[in-house]
Amino acid sequence: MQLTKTEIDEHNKSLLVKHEHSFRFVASQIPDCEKIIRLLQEFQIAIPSWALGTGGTRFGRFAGGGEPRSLEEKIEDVGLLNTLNRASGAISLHIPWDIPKDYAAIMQLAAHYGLRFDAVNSNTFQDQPDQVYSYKFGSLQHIDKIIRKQAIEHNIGVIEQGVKLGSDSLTVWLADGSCFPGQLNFRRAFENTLDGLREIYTALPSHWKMYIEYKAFEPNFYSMSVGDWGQSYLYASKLGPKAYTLVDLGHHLPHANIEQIVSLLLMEGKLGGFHFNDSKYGDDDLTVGSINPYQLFLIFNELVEGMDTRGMNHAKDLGWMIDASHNVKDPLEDLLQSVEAILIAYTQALLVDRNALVAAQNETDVSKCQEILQQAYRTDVRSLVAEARCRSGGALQPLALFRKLNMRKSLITKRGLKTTATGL
Ligand code: PSV
Ligand code: MN
Repeated sequence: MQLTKTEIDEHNKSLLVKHEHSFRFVASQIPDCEKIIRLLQEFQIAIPSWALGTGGTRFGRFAGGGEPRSLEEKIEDVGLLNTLNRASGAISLHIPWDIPKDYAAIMQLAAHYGLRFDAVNSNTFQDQPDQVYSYKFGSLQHIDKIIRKQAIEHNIGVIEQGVKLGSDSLTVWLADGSCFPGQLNFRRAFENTLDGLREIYTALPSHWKMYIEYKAFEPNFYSMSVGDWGQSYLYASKLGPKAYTLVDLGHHLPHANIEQIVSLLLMEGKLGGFHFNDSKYGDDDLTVGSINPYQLFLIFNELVEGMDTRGMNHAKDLGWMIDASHNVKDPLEDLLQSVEAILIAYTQALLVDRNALVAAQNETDVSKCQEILQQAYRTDVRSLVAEARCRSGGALQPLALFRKLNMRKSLITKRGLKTTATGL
């Protein structure tokens, strides 16, 4: 579905007076407003190919209508998001859910929408119909060498596919672990996993990165072979400079201090990227910022502080991606809300008065430290984010325009009501 420049211009025109009023007010309070707008214009968040359809649970799935039926239609959907918000300029593919049939044609289609291919994701957590050996008892950790070999070869194949798409990173998330005490020798599982990751690492092209994603539980409920950031960090350190830890916000035990994890991984140069989502209990895959936007702000506060300390480029030096898929919302609306929440938290983090915070920390003025952080967090930056988007050619209010133009209805007319996108 295409969205025309005229439609965006008309929408923006109808909101301009109100927008300029709010924007001027917030801009007058911020010393380096233009710099923040530039940073916002550069910041892109990749959309996972599996989040464009309605998710499901083991109890059921309720199709939303008009879901993309092919990789081509998924690219079309991400193109639509990017036309609306100018901040979703990349797509992350999950293999084998989304294997291109014709690489040249897929590359051309993505380029048409101004999209690049972000990290490619391997999948050894499900058995595929044509697969010889089962991953029921794990993949890289498996006691059987032949099953480990199959998983290694799959990952190497995913790298090869990513190379053809111009991607430059591989995300490895392993469902490996155990469901019952005694099932697994932890040390042997670790060593097998490390050996497998080493072989995959060796196959990485020189400019590629490998992201090792951890998860506290699910689908294994007694132990996970990459269960927390410490384990991921251990693998990444042993593998070498191209291996990094990937933080998925939904993969922690309750009350984990994710911002501290982020800070320390950055300090060690081992933070690779993010999977954004929000959660109430576990890996709920809820819309980013829907449950705990303050935590998201605190994470971005550490990101900005840590990246600036290391002289890193905010937009390019870490992998930014959404990873969510749930049962009830329109997936495109959910993704528009998620990107917006990320940009708001990032902007608020950019507003933190760093010098004042350091001074307050040095005086152990705890109340002042809180005041400084919350001064930034409580600033309404929505018009600043909208201004950056509008200057890049996007819509002042992407979600409102998506609804006004009845885009979901058009997608249903074109694709049908009972379509099912590949993914979880
Ligand atoms: C696992 O829960 C995960 O976060 C990994 O990133 C997978 O690739 C993705 O979700 C699958 O939906
Ligand atoms: Mn994830």
